[in-house]
Amino acid sequence: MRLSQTTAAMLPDAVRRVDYDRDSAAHQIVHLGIGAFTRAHQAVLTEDAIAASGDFWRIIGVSMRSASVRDQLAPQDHLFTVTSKGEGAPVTRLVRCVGDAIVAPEHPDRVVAALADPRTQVVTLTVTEKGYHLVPADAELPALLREDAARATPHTIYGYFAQGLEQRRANGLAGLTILSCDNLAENGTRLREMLLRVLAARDPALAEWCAVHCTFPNSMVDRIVPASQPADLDAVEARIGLRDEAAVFTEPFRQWVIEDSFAGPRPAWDAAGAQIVADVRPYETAKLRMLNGAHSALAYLGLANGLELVSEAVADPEIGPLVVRLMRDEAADSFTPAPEQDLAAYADSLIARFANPALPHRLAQIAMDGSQKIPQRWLATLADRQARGKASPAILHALAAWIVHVRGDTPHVSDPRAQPLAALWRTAGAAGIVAALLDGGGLMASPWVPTAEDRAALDRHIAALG
Ligand code: CS2
Repeated sequence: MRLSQTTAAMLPDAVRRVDYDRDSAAHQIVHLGIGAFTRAHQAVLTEDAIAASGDFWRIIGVSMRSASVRDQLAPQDHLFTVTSKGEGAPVTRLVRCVGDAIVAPEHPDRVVAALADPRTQVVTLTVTEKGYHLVPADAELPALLREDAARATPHTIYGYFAQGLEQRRANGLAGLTILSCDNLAENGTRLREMLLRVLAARDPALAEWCAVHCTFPNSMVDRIVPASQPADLDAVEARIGLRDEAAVFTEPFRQWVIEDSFAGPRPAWDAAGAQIVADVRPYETAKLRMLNGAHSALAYLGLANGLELVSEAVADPEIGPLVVRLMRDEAADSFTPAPEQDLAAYADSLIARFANPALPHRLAQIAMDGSQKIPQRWLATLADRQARGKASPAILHALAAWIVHVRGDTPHVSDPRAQPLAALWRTAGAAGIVAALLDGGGLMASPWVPTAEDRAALDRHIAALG
């Protein structure tokens, strides 16, 4: 039998839940990108905030592309379970605060209406790195964004925001807190810059209104959420007695650090354990460069060695120690932590989380979209250390594995730039690929330009990796 509002009463007592009237009047959060991560992270913290404050916030979930999450959630009245797996028995809880799931390409008008709804106070986003279409401030806006500034049917988050904010302004409503939860450096600041550019191209007065009335807190989110596998769904069904097609599986750990910059009311996320701080940057930098930087290194080096899971790669006698050096000697030595941050302890805790045997996490999942991830995970560390005359040998080794990965021989490369990257390999060959990628004007050009020693190390590793 399927999980739903009616059948939820049959769930065993061991399934934790928060009691509240989910049909009552509520503040609303619109969440763009309602995938597994946000169901295991923000939805859980929102549920706990409701329990702590008695203040009900409904999440209106939006899928930017595919109908699969809506098709999982709608027959279940948008209820789903979250199971955390670490030491001891798995713990399952029911989440009830998601009230709708809209597939944006099917119903763009409903997405705009949700953004323009007077009950909506906060918009959160997990649209992945590529969903932001980031370009430097002096570069031209990408064509899709120029069309979103002009056209009726939105293509990207910016088109939806343009229309939703236009209606809010016309209706004399308050602005929104627009809260990015993606793994990007200064995610809120970058989103603000891009959105204001698109709005300015559409209507300078709208851009001005947005700049004055909306806020864009930077935030750092952290919870490891592997893609759910069919066997996981079967196992949870056997334990709870109901079928949950939208079930998600995660680790016990969760963290959310949010810049204290809200345009209006917000859920009591701090009562649920979120840290609301003046400056997110040291937390965000530590997480991106240490956790995510290590993750990407495990992914490309592990796949190159025929491994499948994060736990296998971190246990490998060569890859494990390399990743510890990447975190401790390079990433942690590339920025100034906040006084309360203990980066050595953080690195130890990350290794323990990666090793979690109860939570199989596929390297191929992390390897996706590398061209969008490595700038903030590795290239920023390389640049900051280079500025202090320091080489970063562990990152260079990992970077070589990524470069070989995107040649595209095997396994399949899932990346918005997979084709240009493979084409570059064909024209530049092994002798020219490093320069073609990383020199000024290269496909992955960044403030970090490899020195002669860096190039020699990259060439050596590329040759060894085949
Ligand atoms: C991972 C992240 O897939 C990836 O690229 O590095 O999803 C990672 O699991 C999360 O950021 C952990 O908070």
